[in-house]
Amino acid sequence: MNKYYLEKADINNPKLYETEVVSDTVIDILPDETAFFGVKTANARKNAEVFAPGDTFILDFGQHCVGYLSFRMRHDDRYLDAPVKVKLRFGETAYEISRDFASYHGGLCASWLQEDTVSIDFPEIVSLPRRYCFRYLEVTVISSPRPVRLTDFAVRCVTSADYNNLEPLPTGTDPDLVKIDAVAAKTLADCMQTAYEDGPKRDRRLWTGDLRLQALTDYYLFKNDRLARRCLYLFAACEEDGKYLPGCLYQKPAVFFDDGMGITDYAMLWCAALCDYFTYTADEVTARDLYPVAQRQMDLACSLIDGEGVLHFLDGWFSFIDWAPAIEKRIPCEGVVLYAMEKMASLAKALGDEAHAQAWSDKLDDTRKKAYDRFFDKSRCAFYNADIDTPQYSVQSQAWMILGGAITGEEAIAALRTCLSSPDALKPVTPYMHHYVVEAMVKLGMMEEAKDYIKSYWGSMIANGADTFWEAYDPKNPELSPYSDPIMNSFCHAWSCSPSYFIRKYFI
Ligand code: RAM
Repeated sequence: MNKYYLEKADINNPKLYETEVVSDTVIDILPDETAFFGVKTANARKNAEVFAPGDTFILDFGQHCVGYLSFRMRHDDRYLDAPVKVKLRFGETAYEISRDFASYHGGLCASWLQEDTVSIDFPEIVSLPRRYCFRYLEVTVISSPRPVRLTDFAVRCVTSADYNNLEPLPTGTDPDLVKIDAVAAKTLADCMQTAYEDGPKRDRRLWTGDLRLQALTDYYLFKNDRLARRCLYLFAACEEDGKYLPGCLYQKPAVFFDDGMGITDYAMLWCAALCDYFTYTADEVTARDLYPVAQRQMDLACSLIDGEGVLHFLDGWFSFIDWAPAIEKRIPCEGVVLYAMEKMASLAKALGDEAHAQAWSDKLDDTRKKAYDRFFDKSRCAFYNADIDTPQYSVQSQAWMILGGAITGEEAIAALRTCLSSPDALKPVTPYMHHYVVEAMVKLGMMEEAKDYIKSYWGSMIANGADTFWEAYDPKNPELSPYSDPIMNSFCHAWSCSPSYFIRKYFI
């Protein structure tokens, strides 16, 4: 670990702002075939206060909360001769509460499913030490010697987003965009802790790909440059010789990362995030400080593009791109490398590193041309890996090759439109990858289509009940989950917050 970078990360630790959210509103969760997840909330009413063993109720806090739960336990009898045992289940969505956690059949550890059991010996205010992430709370009195009063449910919510910095959208902004922007801002704020977490429910980690979209959006929302700076330094501290930066890192108990977590596209997006940081903050000191790491990352990627313009991978978890099943990653990943290379060439120039600016510009021109010649199939008007890997026609490949500049103008527009409307093309399943489809549209000047795309994809998530944006979403498939069970999905996921970036930069 690089101590200097760690110290820099440390001194940029952000302040956490606290607000209290209380609830004494209970609801029922009922089956509803017309709802996306097959359930709806109903019968909102004031909570009762006295509960006997076996009683259950579901509180609705009215908004997504990330923080620390407390409640008061009292009793009317003279004394309790045994503890009161209460079970708590937390849900970002009503759907999670409607599911029996024991029915979970996914790949990730079930301990991410949010539940807790507390044994209370005396009348007191019970405060849970673990941070939870939820709107709905199911409370069950498992056992108690007598009926008890459970009241004063409150969450001490925490975020490093300063809402005072959030400017309202101008009057006259398209109301659909206003709604989407508000949900996106809430999504980002709830993921802003001592780092940009990917999701406060799970994995609560800093991922490079997520960081890039969070910081980019944050420059337009809460403007917490300090947090962006800290996250960039944290990754720089994890650099190892001859390897890509780890795709994710942990902050506690001390900063660390897993071996073999270098992800080509994510490492490139860390470079892109540094370029964005310099663009939006003009903080040359930090840019110069971190530039050598970005330079080595970019040189590493360049060294892995062979003389025929084909990108190769290091061993390990080589590329992410999207959670679409069975996605072929080489072509989109090469697009990511080109995309970052263009940004790095500009940064090198701005910082006076003429040699690298020139070398990367040359490599960019050369690789773009070779990638087009080798992978673009004119008869299909698509990037298509016919002679390498498993042949696959994907939106991910078209979008990233457009962003990488391997194709431009009308031909690029045709490639993207055709692919988006082709039933046989692989489509993105994460808001993260959908972001880059929108960015490709913006790059090609398809502004109305970009706006409509945001309204239809993120807007339909809201129509389907999202009050923060989800980790994975296919409007036609509620069962979609990277982990084989949607109950494990994160329903406030940072990489989904980027509509605010587009809206505030281009659509107001
Ligand atoms: C998941 C997380 C995270 C993402 C990685 C690749 O575990 O959702 O956001 O960056 O995948």
